[in-house]
Amino acid sequence: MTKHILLLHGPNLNLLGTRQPEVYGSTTLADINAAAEGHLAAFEVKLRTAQSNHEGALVDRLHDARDWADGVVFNPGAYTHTSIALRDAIVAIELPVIEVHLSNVHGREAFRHQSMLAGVCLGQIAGFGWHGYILAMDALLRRWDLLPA
Ligand code: CA2
Repeated sequence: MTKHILLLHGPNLNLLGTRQPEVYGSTTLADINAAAEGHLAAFEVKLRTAQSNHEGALVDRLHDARDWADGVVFNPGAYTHTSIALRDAIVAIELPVIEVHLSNVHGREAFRHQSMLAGVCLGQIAGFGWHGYILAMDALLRRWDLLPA
């Protein structure tokens, strides 16, 4: 049976590739979505992507995913460090969610060391740039036995 993944991007990530390449790389959001799509092409997995700069809209996307997705790969941006609403939404939808960060948040400012979300996610991947999204997809593929353990 075909699996479905939501690749969800949070605030300011629409600016990727245009500013602060020393921190976030030169890859654009469209490049990341295309790389994820390309990676999944070999599997019976369909991808939908979305980005929002608004906390409530991200909550809505997570709620909507409950009706069609089997897993979520999510870079919540700065809301990672603040959002109890997103944490509650992740718990509510009962889907495996993987938190991804382009940068190694644990090596940056202290306020980025804490995630309100990681504890209710399947896991967190940080510091590997755009490749982190591929690693997260692979974690879901392995969970579904579509990749060997
Ligand atoms: O490392 C990550 O992926 C972050 O989620 C990125 C967030 C930051 O607040 C988190 O602590 C870690 C910031 C995204 C900002 O993206 C920009 C991209 C290009 C230019 C400016 C900002």
